[in-house]
Amino acid sequence: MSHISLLHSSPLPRIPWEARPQHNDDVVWRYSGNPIIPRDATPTANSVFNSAVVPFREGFAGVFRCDDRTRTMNIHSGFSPDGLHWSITPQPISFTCDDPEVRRFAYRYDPRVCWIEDRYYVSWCNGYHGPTIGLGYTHDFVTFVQLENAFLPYNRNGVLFPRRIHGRYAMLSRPSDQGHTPFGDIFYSESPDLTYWGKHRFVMAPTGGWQSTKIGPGPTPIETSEGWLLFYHGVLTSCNGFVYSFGAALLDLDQPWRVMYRTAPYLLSPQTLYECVGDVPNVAFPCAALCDADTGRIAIYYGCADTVTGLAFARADEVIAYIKANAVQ
Ligand code: BMA
Repeated sequence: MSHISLLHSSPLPRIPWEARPQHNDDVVWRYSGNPIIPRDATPTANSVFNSAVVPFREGFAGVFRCDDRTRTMNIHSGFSPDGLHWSITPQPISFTCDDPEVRRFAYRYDPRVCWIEDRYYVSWCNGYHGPTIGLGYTHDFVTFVQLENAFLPYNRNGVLFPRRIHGRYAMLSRPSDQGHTPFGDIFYSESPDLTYWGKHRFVMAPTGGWQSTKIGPGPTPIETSEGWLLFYHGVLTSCNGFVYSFGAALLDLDQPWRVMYRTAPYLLSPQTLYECVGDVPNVAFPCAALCDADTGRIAIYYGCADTVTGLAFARADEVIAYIKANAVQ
């Protein structure tokens, strides 16, 4: 990798990887074996899509959005030796929690997983009198503990930073409404203890084109020498409904609500059959990104058409150069 370095990241030589196809100069390119997780990956699944994975022991683990055949939205754990072939636990995650009121939920969806200090934290959209941000943690992806919901409803896309910033936990989120929200800006919040959140700061709003209706943070931000590398989704409202694509931004390392650059063009938009056709057509929705500190390789996991899970690849130095050269002015 050139002069760009990934900070506080570990080498991950086993990261899933496939070279960019010949005659393709996309900054983010798709895995040729997509989709990697089919819609029926558990006996009761209708669809398995917006999901998060992390390195775990000798392989990988994750938390997966599975809508079942009653069309209840829930989250399940899963394991993989190589990041490509996944076994999804048939039963949804059951959290332990001291407070029965916190355990009450109507639905769970769009999980993210983030290693901070000594454990894996899970954040998700939690149905508690409307969507809000659920939080919990696990050490082993078998036993899960639920924490307080981070915010009042309505909010979606709670994405933790992988380390404390100025001594406090930090999270990006997207305040919303009860329905298929037709607006959405990204905000930053801090917490001393993962219970009380405050110091809310505006990060960025929709601009135009693929990111004209609403935007939301995607995978856990990746710390680089050039700033926090944030992949985020953006939504365009067409005459036929929402179109979900994704791009990337560089946020200031010390004050992550300060956006230094964000892409004017998308990095990936729904163009393949599995992204364009499904329960919700035209959706590419990233929720996780693995990275290898030695090579700068990045593997992005994204939901496709709210139905299956896909994988795409990029190189940190190329993405960062592209963001700078193609930034929203
Ligand atoms: C959003 C969320 C996502 C979903 C997307 C497209 O509001 O519900 O889970 O992928 O809409 O339907």
